[in-house]
Amino acid sequence: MFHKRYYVEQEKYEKLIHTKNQKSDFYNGIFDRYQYPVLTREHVPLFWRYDLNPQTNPYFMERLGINAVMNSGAIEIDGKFYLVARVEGNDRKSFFAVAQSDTGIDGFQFWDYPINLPDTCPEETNVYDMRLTKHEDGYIYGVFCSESKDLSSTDLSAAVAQAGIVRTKDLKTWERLDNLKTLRSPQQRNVVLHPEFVDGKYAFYTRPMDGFIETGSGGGIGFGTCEDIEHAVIDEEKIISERVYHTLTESKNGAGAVPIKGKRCWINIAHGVRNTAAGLRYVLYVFGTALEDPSCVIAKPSGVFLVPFGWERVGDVSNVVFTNGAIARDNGDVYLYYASSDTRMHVATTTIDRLEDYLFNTPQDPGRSPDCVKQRCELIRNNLEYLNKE
Ligand code: M1P
Repeated sequence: MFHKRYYVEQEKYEKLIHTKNQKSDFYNGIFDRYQYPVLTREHVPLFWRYDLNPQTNPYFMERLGINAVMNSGAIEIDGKFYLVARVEGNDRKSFFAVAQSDTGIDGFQFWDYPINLPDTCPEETNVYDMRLTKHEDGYIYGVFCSESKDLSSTDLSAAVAQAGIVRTKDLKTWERLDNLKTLRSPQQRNVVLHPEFVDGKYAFYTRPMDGFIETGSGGGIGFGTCEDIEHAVIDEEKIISERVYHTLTESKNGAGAVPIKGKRCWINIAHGVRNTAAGLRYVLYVFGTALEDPSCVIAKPSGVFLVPFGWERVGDVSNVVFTNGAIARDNGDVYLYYASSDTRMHVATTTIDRLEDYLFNTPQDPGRSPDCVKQRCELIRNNLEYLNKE
């Protein structure tokens, strides 16, 4: 016998997970947006949040509430779509949980239990933002942020961010490896493992930072290799995508989803941050790197790719979009999973062909307003000539 409110809440949950998603009327020719988020805190089963026994919970109160479901790694296994979501409890601690869908755009349901990561770092307080890499060595790797209090500082908020590494074959049993060591960078967040060996080595995208929040002298997205994934050490990081004045990457520049292998390049969907009077604004941008050398940028379209849009702009940390997972299917379809405002997960769909068209045919940022005007006038002139001919 349940509390009568249980039936009401359970019906709401059932309705939510069976709601069909559809493309919204947003158009830019590059990707489609969808009407509803794919994963929210309301997707978390009631039995994770409530004590269902009326004897011990007579008011049917949430005992362990969930604050947000966001930044999710993504992977396709045997035709099914999996997200490893960052689930944040009301206690501000995050953990990882697998949600599964047949379509990739709706019907995501959490497995019964969250992931039980091996607890090998007693100083670790929080874990978040796992990137899932299907590596050619046969493992699925999860690289995530492992956060600990900075005991060397008197500032209560001071923390140290490192890259934790786990691996699995089935998303159920996880083996924890040593945290990544980068000899020249005291802090790391947004670390991504490349899916293929590069010169016979494991290759990582890094984001060197001086401090926990501020990147300081940290230049942007780095790239480095290591021989041994079980005890990964990178001694040299080459910055492949820099922070640049008066662009979307002025304050921070971090890797996002695991790069997608296209026909002409590796497709990197990353995030850039700039500071505004309303606080930091996080947007997504795309760059392409050479297939034979993923540290070499060969396509750099101008400006933002995907920004917080409409009500996506509001949430726990407003004005943020963030991705750490995309699925590229064998037929060329791409499902980009992104969180809005550190609160909920969405999907945008496109194709490898569209992304490569975007990468190679969108003009580059000319850097200064007068040159932007020239660039735009050229487009207008060409279009007016074309319109007059038609
Ligand atoms: O709050 C926005 C994002 O802030 C951090 O990202 P970055 O390291 O690029 O600043 C992360 O904590 C991320 O989880 C969060 O979404």
